[in-house]
Amino acid sequence: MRKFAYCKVVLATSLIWVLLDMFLLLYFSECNKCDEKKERGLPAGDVLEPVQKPHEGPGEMGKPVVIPKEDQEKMKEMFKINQFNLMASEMIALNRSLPDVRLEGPLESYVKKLKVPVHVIRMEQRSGLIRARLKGAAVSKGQVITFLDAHCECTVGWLEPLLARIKHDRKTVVCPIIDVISDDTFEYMAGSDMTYGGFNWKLNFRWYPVPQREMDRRKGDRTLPVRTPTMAGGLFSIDRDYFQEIGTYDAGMDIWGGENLEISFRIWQCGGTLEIVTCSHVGHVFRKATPYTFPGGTGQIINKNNRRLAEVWMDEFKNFFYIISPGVTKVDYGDISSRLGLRHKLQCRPFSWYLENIYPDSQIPRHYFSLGEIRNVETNQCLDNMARKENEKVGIFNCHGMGGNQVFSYTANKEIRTDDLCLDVSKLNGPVTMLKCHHLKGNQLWEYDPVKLTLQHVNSNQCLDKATDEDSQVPSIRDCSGSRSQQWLLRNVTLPEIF
Ligand SMILES: [Mn+2]
Repeated sequence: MRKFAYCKVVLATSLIWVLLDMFLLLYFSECNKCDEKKERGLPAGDVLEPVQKPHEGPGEMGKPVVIPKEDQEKMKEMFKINQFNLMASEMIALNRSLPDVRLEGPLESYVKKLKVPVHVIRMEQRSGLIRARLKGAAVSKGQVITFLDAHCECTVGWLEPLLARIKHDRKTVVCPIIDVISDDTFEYMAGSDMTYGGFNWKLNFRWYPVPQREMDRRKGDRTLPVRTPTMAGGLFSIDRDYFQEIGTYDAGMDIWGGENLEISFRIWQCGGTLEIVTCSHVGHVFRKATPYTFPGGTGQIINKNNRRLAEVWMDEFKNFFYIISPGVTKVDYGDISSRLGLRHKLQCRPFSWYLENIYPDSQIPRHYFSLGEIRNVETNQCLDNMARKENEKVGIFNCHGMGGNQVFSYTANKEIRTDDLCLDVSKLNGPVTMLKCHHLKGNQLWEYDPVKLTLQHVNSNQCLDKATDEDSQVPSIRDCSGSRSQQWLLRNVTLPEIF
């Protein structure tokens, strides 16, 4: 019994201590309510950030505060209150400035050891690649400027073949073959000398096989540079003065996107040459998605840049692009007068010249009957490539009127085409697949009857029809019956034929 009473006393005293602790904790943790704090507090909403700019006052930039002799006694008294120099503490601004005491960046100390002079120049704020490159170019001194992305590795002898081409003709802008560094394992894989740069309907840069005409021009010698319609953008060398002469970059473009096509079109249209030098190899980490955020959204920035690109360089072909990407016409693209002035000053050629002479194998159909949606009369649904790839079935979906994957061209060759893919039927009753356009008619030949509104596949003698019950997301092909489900409306845009 006595033992039990003893336990009760221990428990009771413990409980009192716990309650007392909690009281003290709660009381002192509510310092925002303390009067003293209120007096010394700062106006609400005034967020203090670390300050690095030195301003006047005791202790600024982390300097020591020296108390004058006559105040030493008082200082010692005050010291006892908090066991630190309270007098000095009171003299220092609440948000005094401090020096940046972090270790020096490893990059800077590394480049100091290199045998060639290397300067690291940092942007004070995020500016995007165009303005960053312009800043780098402005401080460079060499006769040739070479731009490389940060995620590149150079191979033996990569630079000499590039420089040799510029020496031969200073208006030649040169790119190496871009080898692939795996984003996953960092394995290094040689890139192909059989692809060159182009662009698709959405004005995205794409690699395409080097066409036969370019092989013929080089008489089959694959060591000779390839004339490329566009550059990927990350890696190239250019004569310093020529870079200035042709107008560097469009500084009205933001962050990323479209600038590589802009400089490509400009080089060709304004009298320069753009080449891939097959003897030069530089590795690059290709990423599957952008790791960056874009102020206002990726779409906004790329649309603005592409709008500037189209307005300045593409002449009447901008309308083709706007049908594919109607969202582009809604963005504010700023002032392009200086770029138009540049084009005028350099007496640059029209975009049609570029398409005919430099990029005749481009994906833009030169002659077509219609460009836009292809709508089924019965179901009111539209053909849609559903962002599917080559060899996959073409889709059908509710019409959205936003261009993109629902834009098809019924070409003068009587193909139904979406970008570089054509609707193709190789056996009776389908399926209707999307294959690379071969321009040889055959299984890609379709006859549109503007009275009956039918799309007849010539080889099979069958008609394009609405989706079936088995698969509601692909159109079918059946014997022509004259039913409404086999009637299609082709959107004839305001420009039935650009040529
Ligand atoms: Mn890159």
